[in-house]
Amino acid sequence: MAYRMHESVKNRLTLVSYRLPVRFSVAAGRLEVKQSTGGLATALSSYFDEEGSHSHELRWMGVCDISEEKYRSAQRDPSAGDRLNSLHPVFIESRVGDLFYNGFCNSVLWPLFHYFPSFVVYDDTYFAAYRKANQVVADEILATYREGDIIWIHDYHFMLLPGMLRRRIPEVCIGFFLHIPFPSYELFRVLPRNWQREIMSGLLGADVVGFHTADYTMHFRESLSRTLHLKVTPEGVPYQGRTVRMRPFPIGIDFRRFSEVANTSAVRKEVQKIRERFRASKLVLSVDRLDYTKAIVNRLESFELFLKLNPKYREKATYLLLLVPTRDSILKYRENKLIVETLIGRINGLYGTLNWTPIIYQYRSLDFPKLVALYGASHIALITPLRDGMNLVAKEFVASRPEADGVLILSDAAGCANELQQAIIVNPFDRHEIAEAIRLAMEQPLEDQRRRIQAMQEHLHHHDVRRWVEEFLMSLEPQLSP
Ligand code: ADQ
Repeated sequence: MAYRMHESVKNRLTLVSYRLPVRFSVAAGRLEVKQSTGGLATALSSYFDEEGSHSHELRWMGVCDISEEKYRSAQRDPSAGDRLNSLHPVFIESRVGDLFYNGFCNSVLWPLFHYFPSFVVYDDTYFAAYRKANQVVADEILATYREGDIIWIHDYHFMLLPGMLRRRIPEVCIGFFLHIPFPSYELFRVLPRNWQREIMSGLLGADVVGFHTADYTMHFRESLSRTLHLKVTPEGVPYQGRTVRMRPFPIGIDFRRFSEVANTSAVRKEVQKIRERFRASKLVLSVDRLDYTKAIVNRLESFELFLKLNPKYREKATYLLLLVPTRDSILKYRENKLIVETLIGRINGLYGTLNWTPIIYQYRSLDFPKLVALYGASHIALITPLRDGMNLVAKEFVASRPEADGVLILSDAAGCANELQQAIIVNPFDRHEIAEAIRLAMEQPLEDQRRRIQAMQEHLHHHDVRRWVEEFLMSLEPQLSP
């Protein structure tokens, strides 16, 4: 698909996300730059790093992991060049940054928007910090704004930002995309009314508000009419002399990259090695950040139930659980980790033998070829979050199967369940259903596996991350003056 808007207009594009696509650190006075691993950073970097995929000037703004003083005084490697120049780190004072990120973002919005209202921590200082952090980023954008700039804001960290920018520059072109679910109004209404209104009017500062699914879009429309009493039309919401449009844009992955890497001889060799090592077993794989929304406990209990109900699979099925460290300064995350690790120990103690450990657990990030090799070596991907905006891991597993074999078991509460309908779709709360799905997946005939994986690969190939970026940016086109 042609990138029409930028060929003609060549406006500068500013991406704003909490994390930059790289993480900074300083060692021996030198600035070290490492690739970030989150879903958003991975998806967007693969598009914007590609030569010739876009013809506009790009800058990426995000919160810096290190202090301003450390960042500015560190020596730079001159060979880091252009990439570093397009990054625009923003510095938020550490106490505000903590109340903003660990507080309002991840102890209020994250649990609430994922349907965990009892995990929400109410604290007025959190919202004050959220407002302040959004203002710091707004000020940075305003200080460097050039006429015609397109601002594309990502995710729940910056829902006030569109409104703050619009108040200062009425003609600015803003897109906003939410990467997590937008919940039903029954959940959203739990927030204090003034927070509800401020968030909604903040989002309405954008020209286009995008979500992963039609359901999230519908929930957003409902919350708009209930909190701000606005009339929502099929075209959008008339608001302060403009019409704000909203619609689903399901994010894709870099399909080509996964399928190509899966086909390299190094990864094929690694796949063979893993299969050889587990030759007596079929591998069940899951890959998640260690987050309570991913329902790792339910999954472990379902795997245990599968072993209990199907003794013939003992010593013949191994569950490979890869968990990525995340947000461990928040109590709920530390508690969840303890519960998960205790449960793994109990199941392994109960069922393990001298020759077989039922659950192999790793708590770390993996590099890209290793991750693709594990996707390729496993027989089943077991992805059962209680709620998930989209879930890229499910898509990555499907893309990394050169022989189009394997089985995907997928929660009906992941955004991608709308697209990956050939998966075995399960209710993530129902341990019996998941245990039975694992049995069915173990026994699914190869022909059936191929038919399903091929259909999903076809879809992912045509709806990749490039198409997602292009469609979103094109939706902003009416807002741009030629
Ligand atoms: P996340 O909650 O981070 O993203 P997800 O979509 O699964 O969840 O993306 C995780 C990413 O991290 C994947 O690209 C995966 O490859 C990578 N990853 C996971 N485990 C890894 C490991 N051990 N080593 C290395 N990399 C690992 C948020 C929303 C999602 C939404 C995305 C994108 O919560 O619902 O799909 O944004 O919109």
